[in-house]
Amino acid sequence: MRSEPPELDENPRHGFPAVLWRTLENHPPPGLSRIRWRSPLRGPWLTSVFGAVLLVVLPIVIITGLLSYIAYGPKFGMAIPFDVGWLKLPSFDWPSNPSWLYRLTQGLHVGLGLIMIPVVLAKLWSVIPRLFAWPPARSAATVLERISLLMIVGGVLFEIVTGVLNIQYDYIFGFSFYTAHYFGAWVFIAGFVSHVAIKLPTMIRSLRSRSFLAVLRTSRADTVPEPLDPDGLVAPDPDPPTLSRRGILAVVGGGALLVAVLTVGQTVGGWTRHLAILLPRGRSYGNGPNDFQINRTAATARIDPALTGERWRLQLLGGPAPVVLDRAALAAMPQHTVELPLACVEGWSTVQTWSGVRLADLAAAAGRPSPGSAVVSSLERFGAFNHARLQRNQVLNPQALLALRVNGADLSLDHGHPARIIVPALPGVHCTKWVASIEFREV
Ligand SMILES: Nc1nc2c(c(=O)[nH]1)N[C@H]1C(S)=C(S)[C@@H](COP(=O)(O)O)O[C@H]1N2
Ligand SMILES: [Mo]
Repeated sequence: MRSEPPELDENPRHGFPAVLWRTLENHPPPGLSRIRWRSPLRGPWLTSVFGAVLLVVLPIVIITGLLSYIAYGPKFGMAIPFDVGWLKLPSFDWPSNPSWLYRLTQGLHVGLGLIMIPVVLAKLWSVIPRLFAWPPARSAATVLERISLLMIVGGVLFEIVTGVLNIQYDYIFGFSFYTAHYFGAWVFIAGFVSHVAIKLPTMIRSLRSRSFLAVLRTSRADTVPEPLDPDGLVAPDPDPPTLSRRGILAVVGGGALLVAVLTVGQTVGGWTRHLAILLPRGRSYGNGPNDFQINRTAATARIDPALTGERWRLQLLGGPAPVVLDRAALAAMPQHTVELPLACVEGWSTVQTWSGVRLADLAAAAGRPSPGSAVVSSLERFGAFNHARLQRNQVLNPQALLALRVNGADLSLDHGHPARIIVPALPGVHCTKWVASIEFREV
């Protein structure tokens, strides 16, 4: 800590604020005044480089995250959390074209979110003296700045922790992951927007303060601290450098690259999928044509195999009278083959070749050829994902199938035998497995 506050002019001189400020300044928390931040690399330029990267990438993570909420179908009450009050997003029908839309948006959300972790940590490291500044605020404006800082730091760490835990484990939270991640996101967004508004001029000025190329050409021996700054990022009595600026950029960039290598396989597939160790369900399971990742096995979903054999029937509801089909009757209907991705909210996706009956044909068979929506229900008795409501465009898309086969073989029990939903651009969670009934609705 400096003993002399750098911006004396901001200090309130009169009345209660002055007394409060002086009291705070004279009573730092024990130990705080002994902390010395000594890295010679810390400074507005370095912070601004990390900040600029996050300023470009985090909006993509934010927007794709909000799009995922919309893709879940808030108008049908399927998005979680359901009741978000005035944080309600504009709801529109999620397109079913191009088929890779959700694969792209959610792949970017999870992938870029993971890749940015080293940059976020580096950015936090670079501003650590600010987080321990005492007194915490000197004026109403700095109080606001501090609150936005708390929201952005707390928000980003909360989103990282909940997001990472959700793709590592199933349902380990005592609360809903979706609810926590959604509200946490808004805390972060509010902090992010105000932080950018406050700091953008400083960032631009700091980036201009030295040339990036010159930094890349500067060795460790020639690395000198930035000039002292009013925010107190630059150490007044720095240690000699153990790393050059280009060195720290290489460490952070290398960290981000490493996470990228361990992540992209979940989307790109092929042999790279074996590298996707951050996505436990992103690797392959099953046998032969059914050898691709399984989100939840039949055993975990407590599917009784006896109900999926000869006794299985598909019920089509919503027409003048219920229509009941067995698997032979379904197999006798016109079959269509489509190459479509299955794209999970957890970020992994995989493209497979599915065959089965068009949902549009089933709607016609049910006696409601032009439905407003359809409710698909699974044999699965429990769990939030045992049913899904599809929009009209998702039912009527010619590629939307009730799939019986994948890659030329019958679906395995784990992949939803006897029949599952596959619809272009639909979040994987709504591609219901072990389908028992489809109700075509007027609206
Ligand atoms: N009945 C039922 N269908 C389900 C699920 C489920 O838990 N129960 N999981 C969904 C989720 S979250 C995904 S990502 C896909 C995964 O399909 P797969 O296991 O065949 O890869 O199935 C979906 N269909
Ligand atoms: Mo999923």
